[in-house]
Amino acid sequence: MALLNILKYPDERLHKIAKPVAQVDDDIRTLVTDMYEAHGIGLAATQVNVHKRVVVIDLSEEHNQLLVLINPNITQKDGETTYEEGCLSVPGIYDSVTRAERVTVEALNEQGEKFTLEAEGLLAICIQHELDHLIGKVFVEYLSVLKQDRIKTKLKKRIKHDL
Ligand code: GNR
Ligand code: NI
Repeated sequence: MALLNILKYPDERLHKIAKPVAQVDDDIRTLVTDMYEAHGIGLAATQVNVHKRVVVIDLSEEHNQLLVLINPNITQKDGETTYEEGCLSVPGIYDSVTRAERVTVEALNEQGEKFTLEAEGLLAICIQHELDHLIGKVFVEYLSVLKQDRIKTKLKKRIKHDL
């Protein structure tokens, strides 16, 4: 299985807008399988430089409860909740983000079948975090510009050291 490279903020490509998947075929299913190997509780295709509306989520501790969202759209949101978020594309940075407490999402599964999911708690947060990636938005963009600049400086330094 291909090991996918995860784009790191402030990489420009994290701000690209993903296109809807025209057909859920074996190429998409291979992408899903590869993305699922990149642990973390969720991953958007944007993070692996594939600009298609594909998300995988797994909140289970055993890493055996895969949720695939293809062409997902949130059709309802309500309430408000604040959570300390992190992101595989922004390693080592955690900060509070306020989002809807409950969401209804419509999507296609790996078989290309449409389904609707009502989510709350961490799942609702994760769905919103991943769908943001698909429209080129990283969670740090909810923070102050001052914090964003500090995070950019910190991560750029780190990238230099790792080279
Ligand atoms: O691993 C992740 N943890 C996390 C914690 C709080 C809110 C959202 C997330 S998603 C993140 C994985 C990731 O970067 N997905 O895009
Ligand atoms: Ni993320």
